[in-house]
Amino acid sequence: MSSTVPTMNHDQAFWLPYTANRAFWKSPRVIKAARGHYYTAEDGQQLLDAFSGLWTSGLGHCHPAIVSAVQEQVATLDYSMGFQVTNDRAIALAREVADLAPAGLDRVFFTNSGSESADTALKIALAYHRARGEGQRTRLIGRERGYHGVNFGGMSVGGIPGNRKVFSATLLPGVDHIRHTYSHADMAFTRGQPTWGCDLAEDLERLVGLHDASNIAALIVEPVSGSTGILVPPIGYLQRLREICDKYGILLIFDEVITAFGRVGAPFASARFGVTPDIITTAKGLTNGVVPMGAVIVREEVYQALMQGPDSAVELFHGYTYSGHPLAAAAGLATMKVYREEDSFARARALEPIFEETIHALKGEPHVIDIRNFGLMGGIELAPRPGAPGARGYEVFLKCFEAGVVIRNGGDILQFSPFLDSTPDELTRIFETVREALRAVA
Ligand code: PXG
Ligand code: PLP
Repeated sequence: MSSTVPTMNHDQAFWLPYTANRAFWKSPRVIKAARGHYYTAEDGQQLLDAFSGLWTSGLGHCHPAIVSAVQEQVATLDYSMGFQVTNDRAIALAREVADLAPAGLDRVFFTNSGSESADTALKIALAYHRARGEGQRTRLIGRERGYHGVNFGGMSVGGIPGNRKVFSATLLPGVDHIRHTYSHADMAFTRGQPTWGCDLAEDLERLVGLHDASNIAALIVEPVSGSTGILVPPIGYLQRLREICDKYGILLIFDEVITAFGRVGAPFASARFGVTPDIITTAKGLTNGVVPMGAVIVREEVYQALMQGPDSAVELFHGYTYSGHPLAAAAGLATMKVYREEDSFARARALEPIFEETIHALKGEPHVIDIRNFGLMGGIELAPRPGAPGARGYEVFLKCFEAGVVIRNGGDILQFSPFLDSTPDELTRIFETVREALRAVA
């Protein structure tokens, strides 16, 4: 069937993910190259990337050390069988990731994305309880406004109405959600962690009371919610979740797909907050976004519980064709090396107060009803235009893009994820561009 909408000579076979496709093809935004902190668009326009890819590329685009590692790997070992056989790169990367992870989390299962990491972690939690003779622990608990990707497990424990609505009847059974941690009245314009709201962790006690702990396998939360607009955990909240999980034998999973690898000025948010979960899910920054890859990092006891039966038996019936792909693993190894050599996590931590200052300087601009930040994650929430939720945020995104700065909008919440080595001047340019856009939109 031929298209009836002529556009700028673009073929329209590509169905874009999480995109307003019809509007997109009327005015496509197409990137053809990138270097460092800038994209080059198809028409040659230089764009400052204020989102580090899609939270992926904290070290900047086309980092020479990662590029050459991938080039060398693709000509050395392109792929090797991944079940019952593996490659040297995957073994080396698992060691590095385990060493970087909190003490006790020593086993690494590779995936290809954050969505796959989330579903893998949930399956490991179920298998763990069953292996220990508590097979009735099948309930999974997520949190309202949580995002754990788009596969059936992650979608089910996720708490974003728009992601769930169409698939409502086929969401996993036996899933429940604790309350989210945001309260506009108590937190608006807080810098860093809110002081109000630690008690929201007690909502887990409510679900234990409702379902009985003996039926609950795991709780999965993002230490800082990213996709739903930078919801920063109240002081003491994550510690309290850990205590309640310990009290009832519930596994605690931190989804660190965004927060790992420097985004919050530390190797992991768990390190920054001083709370160690039983399982950590990652993706994105694992390879600086260069080759798709995710990893699930698991507490040694959880792994050992599954090592049962005859030595020759497969212990976990789970895995992806591309788990531990050598090209991705080579990108991951080079990325870990650059994080060390450039001291990226400490640099991000040092930049945080400047980022905080620059983003909060937009308080008082038109439509701005809240500004939130933690690490190098930032959100500016706009009042929705009556009858058209999301339209204002989308228009600000478009205006910034035209002005040469790529931000992201999740509905009416503008989101920022600058590079780990951004300069103060770049941050100023980003937020001055946003200021102009806010003044220009209705
Ligand atoms: N968990 C978390 C916490 C995430 O942030 C995923 C899982 C899924 O990862 P994959 O690789 O399957 O997309 C994510 C992804 C945004 C945005 O605008 C966030 C994500 C992806 C795209 C956009 O905040 N997070
Ligand atoms: N569908 C079919 C028919 C397959 O053979 C496979 C893997 O062999 C899959 C799906 C899963 O693909 P992947 O392992 O890349 O997730």
